[in-house]
Amino acid sequence: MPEVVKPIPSTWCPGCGDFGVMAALKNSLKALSVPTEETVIVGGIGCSGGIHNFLDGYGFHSLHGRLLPTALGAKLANPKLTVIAVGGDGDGYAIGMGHFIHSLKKNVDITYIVMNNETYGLTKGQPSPTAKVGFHGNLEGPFDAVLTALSVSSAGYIARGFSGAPREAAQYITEAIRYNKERRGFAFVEILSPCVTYNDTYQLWRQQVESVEKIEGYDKSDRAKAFSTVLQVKERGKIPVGQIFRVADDKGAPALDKTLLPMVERSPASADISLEHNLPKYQKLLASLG
Ligand SMILES: Cc1ncc(C[n+]2csc(CCOP(=O)(O)OP(=O)(O)O)c2C)c(N)n1
Ligand code: SF4
Ligand SMILES: [Mg+2]
Repeated sequence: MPEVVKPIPSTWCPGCGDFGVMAALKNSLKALSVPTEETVIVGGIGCSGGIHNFLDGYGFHSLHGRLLPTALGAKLANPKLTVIAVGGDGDGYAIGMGHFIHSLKKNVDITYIVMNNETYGLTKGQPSPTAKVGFHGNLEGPFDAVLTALSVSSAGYIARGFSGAPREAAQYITEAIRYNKERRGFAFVEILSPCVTYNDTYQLWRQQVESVEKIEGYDKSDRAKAFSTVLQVKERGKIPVGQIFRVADDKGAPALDKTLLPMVERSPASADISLEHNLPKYQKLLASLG
């Protein structure tokens, strides 16, 4: 029997926003009664990406920016698993940006959580793609992942939370995992998660967050409206949060795992690899080659 590795105590700085995200994720997994042995958490590289070390379940520490292909691979190999990819804004929106867009496009049933602190926390506070102009001399305007996700036509679940409001964050994550379980595709949840050591934005973000769901007439199944509302809220100097988009139940692109797996005999993880099962097929193949 392989040794069961128990979670280690967190190595995050006291007060780090990532604690709120971890609490939210734990509560979501508990609320949905996801068995530990069916939970896979794939972490990116960064303070945030270490989360799988602090939680029960299977954990995989991926390469910088490469957590999504790893997580998609795990889900396609064994669709029974609940797969959550968790990383930072640097990991996901800089080196990992191509995988982010293509994961929205591939639409596999996993949840991707990005802990956005607008900095590279682990490497001591350099500007990340979401950093504001002027942060440590940053000259580039910040990038908004929610707007990017909205622009990919197959993206069906998009939410943004704040680690200072962990109950709401847990609700968005729970809905995201439930969306995966309904086999509807990829779910993206960004959580604003302040880095108290290099970019302490707690007070500022507490004043700036604004739930789009509380805006009169907001319809989260209307992609165009979601896009324009996010822009309008930002123009007012606020940060749009909430369940920003959820494609209507009768619409949406098919999840890749749902489309792909019926084409193969069984999912790779549950395939019969015994000699008895495979030898006749192998012999037939050899015979066909003359
Ligand atoms: C290929 C590669 N390039 C650069 C690094 C250095 N590096 C480690 S973590 C990191 C950025 C982490 O920032 P983010 O993803 O926002 O995570 P945070 O620490 O803020 O949670 C970088 C650039 C690396 N580990 N590997
Ligand atoms: S450096 Fe920042 S992101 Fe990293 S653990 Fe400390 S507070 Fe959190
Ligand atoms: Mg970061």
